[in-house]
Amino acid sequence: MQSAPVTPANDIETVARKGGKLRRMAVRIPTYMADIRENPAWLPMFLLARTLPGRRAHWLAARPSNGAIEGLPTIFADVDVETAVEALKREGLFASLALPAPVTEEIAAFASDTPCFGNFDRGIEFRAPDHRATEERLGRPILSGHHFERALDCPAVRAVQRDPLLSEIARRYLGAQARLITTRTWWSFPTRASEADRSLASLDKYHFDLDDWRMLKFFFYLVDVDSGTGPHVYVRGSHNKRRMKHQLTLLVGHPAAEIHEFYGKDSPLTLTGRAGTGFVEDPFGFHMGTVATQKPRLMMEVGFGVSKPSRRRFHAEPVLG
Ligand SMILES: O=C(O)CCC(=O)C(=O)O
Repeated sequence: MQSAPVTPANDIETVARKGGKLRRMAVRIPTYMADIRENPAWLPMFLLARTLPGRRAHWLAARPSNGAIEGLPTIFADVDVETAVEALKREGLFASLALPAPVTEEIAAFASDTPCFGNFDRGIEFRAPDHRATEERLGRPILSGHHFERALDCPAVRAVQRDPLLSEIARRYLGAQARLITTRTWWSFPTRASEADRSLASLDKYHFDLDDWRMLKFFFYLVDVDSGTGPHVYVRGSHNKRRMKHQLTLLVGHPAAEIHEFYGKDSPLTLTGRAGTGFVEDPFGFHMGTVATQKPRLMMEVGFGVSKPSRRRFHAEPVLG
């Protein structure tokens, strides 16, 4: 395990933590510039995909999927693709997926044994069981631990990522252009995190994702998740309805009170479940991870979009090193 000294003054979370909202936006500018250099088409997407007319115009380009998966081996038993796609269209969420126990166990064992990177910083490398000791050694809270590209060293992760059921649901929902754009595994740890730490980890604030014009994310819990394990929350129906104020702003995060007022206080669904529980959502709908208060949460994500995948975002890295 690497134990390179971290200079607390220069990592992205520390910079973000020290400033206000403007400074936190400013620290993301190099990231946005890297995205534009890698793919200039990212800029119009970033500006327009937050508006409903922009999205609807893009959605017109969706080609119907002709892919059928009958006969292809899937690890997901008893999932009706049609039902899943209908639920996605209606609510933005389908929450009845389950990984087989051996797959869940293999990924969980891999994620405990394989060093992860704390707070998105490749200079902070540790195994999840050593989380507390690493915080003590560095003298700072560590909220998240990502495995980045190492996730793909796990055969069970690759099996989930390539499962035909996931790509079929993605093609039926997003159109035949659907392609894999993210795969990640990560820990969210209970700790004393600042608001800026939480914001960088997309925790505790409703937001929507703007990584592509049309997206779908599959999430799987790899440990039991209850209210103390930082469950994910999704606001049903928010994937195709958007207050004007939330379309005409560069910010993707918005206060809970505004979300509850517009979508109704019964629209957020808190997703808890045993290890292996999975769900798929349209991440243009408002969602958030909550901060774990009792036990670490281990999560896997497989994301689909319709554009060329970004190298950086494939494993959820805030900036490419
Ligand atoms: O950690 C979570 O549950 C949410 C992750 C998230 O917000 C995202 O992938 O956009």
